[in-house]
Amino acid sequence: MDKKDIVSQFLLSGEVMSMTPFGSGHINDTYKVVVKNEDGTTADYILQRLNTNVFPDPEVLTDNATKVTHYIRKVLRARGEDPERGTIRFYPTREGKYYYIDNDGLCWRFENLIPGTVSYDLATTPEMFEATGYAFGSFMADLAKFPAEQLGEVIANFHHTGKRFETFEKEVKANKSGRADTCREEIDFALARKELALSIVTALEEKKIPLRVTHNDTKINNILMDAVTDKPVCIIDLDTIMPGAACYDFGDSIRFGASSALEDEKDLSKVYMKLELFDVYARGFMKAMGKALTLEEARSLALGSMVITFETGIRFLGDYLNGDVYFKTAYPEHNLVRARTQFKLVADMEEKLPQMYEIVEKYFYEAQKA
Ligand code: ADP
Ligand code: GN1
Ligand code: MG
Repeated sequence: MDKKDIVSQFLLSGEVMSMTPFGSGHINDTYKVVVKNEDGTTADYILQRLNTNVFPDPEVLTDNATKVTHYIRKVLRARGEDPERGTIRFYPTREGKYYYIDNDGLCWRFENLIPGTVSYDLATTPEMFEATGYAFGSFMADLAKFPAEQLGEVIANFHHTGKRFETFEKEVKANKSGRADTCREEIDFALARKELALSIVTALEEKKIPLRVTHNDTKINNILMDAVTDKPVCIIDLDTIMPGAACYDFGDSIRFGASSALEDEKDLSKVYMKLELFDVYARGFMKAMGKALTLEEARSLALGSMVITFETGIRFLGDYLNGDVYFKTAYPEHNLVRARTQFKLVADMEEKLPQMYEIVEKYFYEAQKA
């Protein structure tokens, strides 16, 4: 179906001037849409095709996202901040739904593009990374009182690393793509770390750390930054908001943003975890969220960073073994290359874990005094 006709399901007036692919997400197809309003002004929007292979239930997904954005809008308003810039506004269709299924069965949603913003795949300065820590910490703090029972489970066991590990074991056995022989070393690295996979879920099950409402996909490119000041403006990609552990969000930011290289760097000698970036992120995050954490939870941010990095590694490697059916790939070994960077980071974090614990404890205690 023509994309202009899809847009017309959401927009009641105006003329579509252009539509261009946008951003660098691994899951959905994102387009920037420029619309000419009846008064001659133009406005920018985002049209997204939801990946229904990953998100089979658009009803639950859009329901979660609209509830959360509605809630955040109220929080921002109460703080005197601009809710139109600080959170996304989703548009309903003529039928009042926040998604549209076209004639070909594809699922679309429509939202405002926050003007004057950019997103980065890596922080350009430590200050920027500290500010993203503060932003994701504030997001968690702002949602601390959100009634979690109102949220549907968009992807079951999304960060249940133990279940991810079991799935990975099955994927290795099934070897659907026949590629297992090309990645024995990586498979062995992963299979040797079952205990790591179970560590955080066990702590949750034993109630050593609490369940919170978490974003669950806190890569730096899921924050929009002000194009002039480079300060965080709005947290996006709200598809995986669900109950989770604080270390899921902290850890995902670390695995992506505290890495010395991009997620798909081929030269592994360039890939390691930058402790100074771990430090600044922890400082920013704790300034916003530290007071609300328990000591055990603060400590889990160190181990949790390793767990989420490991989990992402087995997800990439599992997808490689399955024949690249989940993540978007640009070339045949892309998922294997990604898995390798994650495992290289895990190996590096295994060395640096004592310092990581020291850092999170230091900022945890500072936050209690503030
Ligand atoms: P994916 O699930 O594929 O990662 P995202 O929702 O993160 O999809 O969108 C992909 C990219 O598109 C983002 O990293 C960002 O650069 C851009 N983007 C998405 N939504 C908006 C928005 N409302 N305003 C501005 N840019 C956006
Ligand atoms: C996907 O959607 P995107 O590109 O922000 C994935 C995350 C992974 C990430 C790895 C719904 O995130 O879980 O950590 O790729 N999202 C989903 O880069 O699976
Ligand atoms: Mg994204």
